[in-house]
Amino acid sequence: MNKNLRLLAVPTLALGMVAMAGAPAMADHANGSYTVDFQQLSGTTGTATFAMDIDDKTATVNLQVSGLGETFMDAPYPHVQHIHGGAQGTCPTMADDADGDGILSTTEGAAAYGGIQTTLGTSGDTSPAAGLNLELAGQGGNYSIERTFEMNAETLDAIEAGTAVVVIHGLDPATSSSEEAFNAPSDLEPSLPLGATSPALCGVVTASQMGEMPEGGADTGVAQSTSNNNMGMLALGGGLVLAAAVGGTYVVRRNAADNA
Ligand SMILES: [Cu+2]
Repeated sequence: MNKNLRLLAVPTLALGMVAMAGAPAMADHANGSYTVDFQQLSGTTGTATFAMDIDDKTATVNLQVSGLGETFMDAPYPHVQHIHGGAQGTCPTMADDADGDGILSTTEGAAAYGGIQTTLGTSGDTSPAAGLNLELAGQGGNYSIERTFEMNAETLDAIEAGTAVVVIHGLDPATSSSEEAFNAPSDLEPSLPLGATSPALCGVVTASQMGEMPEGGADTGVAQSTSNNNMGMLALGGGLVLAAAVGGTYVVRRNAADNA
């Protein structure tokens, strides 16, 4: 009996792997350039700009943050930030302040912007698992995150569907709309104050004008590159996977350089 079950299980597993290997051919649906127009939440006075290019699964992000909380517990304030998605693709309003404490917690915002899909850390892991890794967080009130990495399918899907939202966390105690936010435990990590993890800046990922131009100008050189892509996919499915793997190696090397 057990042997038969194993025999059945192997083909199922193999099918799953084939499906995953086929995924890169579908991954260019989010190609383009994107920006974010940030809103200030819960008394935040800082600002940020965000530019992102996506080519197949490779995302190049340029995030510039200024004027957020500078220090936290006598150290540079760690600001974590993520691309959230899979929900309404909006930012929360004070109508979402369910407990009426005067600020929006990360949980209260989730109905609008969804869960973490990509972690926009300064280096290393970009998966949701790194979402609360303070070592990868922006440090202080002014910082930039400029990275190229392989974006996961969930985030690419959210960007295409218009539900991707960039959220930068960490309220400034000096401007927070609730002093209590720094005396209550965080809804994400109880060892931190609520205000330290609550969303400070929020904005929907939106296709920029520059991203739309190549599609409109498809009768120039762009059509050629598109058909080349399609030919590549048809003829060399395995080659595409290999290319993706090589791309991943490049990203890892780049990250290592960033750490140095
Ligand atoms: Cu977040």
